[in-house]
Amino acid sequence: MAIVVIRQDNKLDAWKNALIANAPETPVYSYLEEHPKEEITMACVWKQPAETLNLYPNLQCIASFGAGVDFIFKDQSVPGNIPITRVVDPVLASDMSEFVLASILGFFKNLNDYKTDQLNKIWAPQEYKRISDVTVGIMGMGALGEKLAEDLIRNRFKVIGWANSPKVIPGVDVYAGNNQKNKFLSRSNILVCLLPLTKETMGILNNKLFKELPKQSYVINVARGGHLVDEDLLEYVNNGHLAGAGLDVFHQEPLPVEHPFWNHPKIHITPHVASVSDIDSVIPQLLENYRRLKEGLPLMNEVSREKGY
Ligand code: NDP
Ligand code: OXD
Repeated sequence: MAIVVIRQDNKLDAWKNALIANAPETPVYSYLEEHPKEEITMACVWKQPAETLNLYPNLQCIASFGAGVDFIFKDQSVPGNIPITRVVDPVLASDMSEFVLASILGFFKNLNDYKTDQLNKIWAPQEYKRISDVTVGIMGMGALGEKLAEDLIRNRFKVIGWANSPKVIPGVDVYAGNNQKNKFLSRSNILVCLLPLTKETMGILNNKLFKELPKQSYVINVARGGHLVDEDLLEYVNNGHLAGAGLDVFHQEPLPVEHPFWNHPKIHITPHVASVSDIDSVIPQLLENYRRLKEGLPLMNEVSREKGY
């Protein structure tokens, strides 16, 4: 039994070394080095190249290094019968919550506009907005959405949520399913997307949805670029229905230099940094699943292939 680490960014060695440091008795390989393919039982992956996960005849678990697994389902070469796990981690959730809180406050305290004004030496006080003036609607009341709701409530925001299935969360009206979507949208002055990217949610942030939001709403997408129809957002920001958007994720990352989002004064972009898996916090759950594999126990945080999340 052994682990292979597959990721194409500059964090490959850091994750591999941390796995080794925390479990010195476990053979851990980088996919870039010579390694015995038949020994590999667990692959820890982030945006793996195609045709890598099908090289391991005895693979028993594909573990995402992040919360999302959309990149695994998208890869046609991934074997169809192997359990897939993801990260569910309190640090990932609190980091996301802090980021979205900053984005919300930046919007309605007009900090983004004042920065632009500063660059142009413009002194232009805007209408003052308070926390009590806005309702935040969270699309996706899972591990991240629920933590965000908790923190927003602690900061006196009115919070509503939308999920696939009904749920009871103290202080939050949670709407469920497509039948209740428009009711949810009609109350959301600030809409935060924290949905997984699946066949059902692809392109969900489109002009049909924007039309249902109250005038001058703000859209924050910290989930996946594939949720957003870029042209529809531009249309609704440019026609003044939306006040603007905060985007952390994009169809193509890095965002191509010619993309109109870069120079748009009402669209605020960040480079997929809302919440990044913390090595120290995540390594124990990867190794716990490796132990469970060895002992034939059920895995933690396994996703549903049927639902795609
Ligand atoms: P979870 O799986 O815990 O939660 C997903 C939520 O979305 C659930 O409440 C689920 O409903 C709901 N949902 C799924 N499909 C639908 C649908 N068709 N209609 C309505 N609701 C739906 O995910 P996490 O909270 O852990 O993560 C969410 C996403 O955030 C990740 O998939 C990832 O893409 C993104 N992410 C982005 C990061 C960044 O840095 N920008 C960092 C980390 C994650 P139900 O509860 O009923 O199943
Ligand atoms: C994740 C991410 O899914 O970082 O964890 O986007």
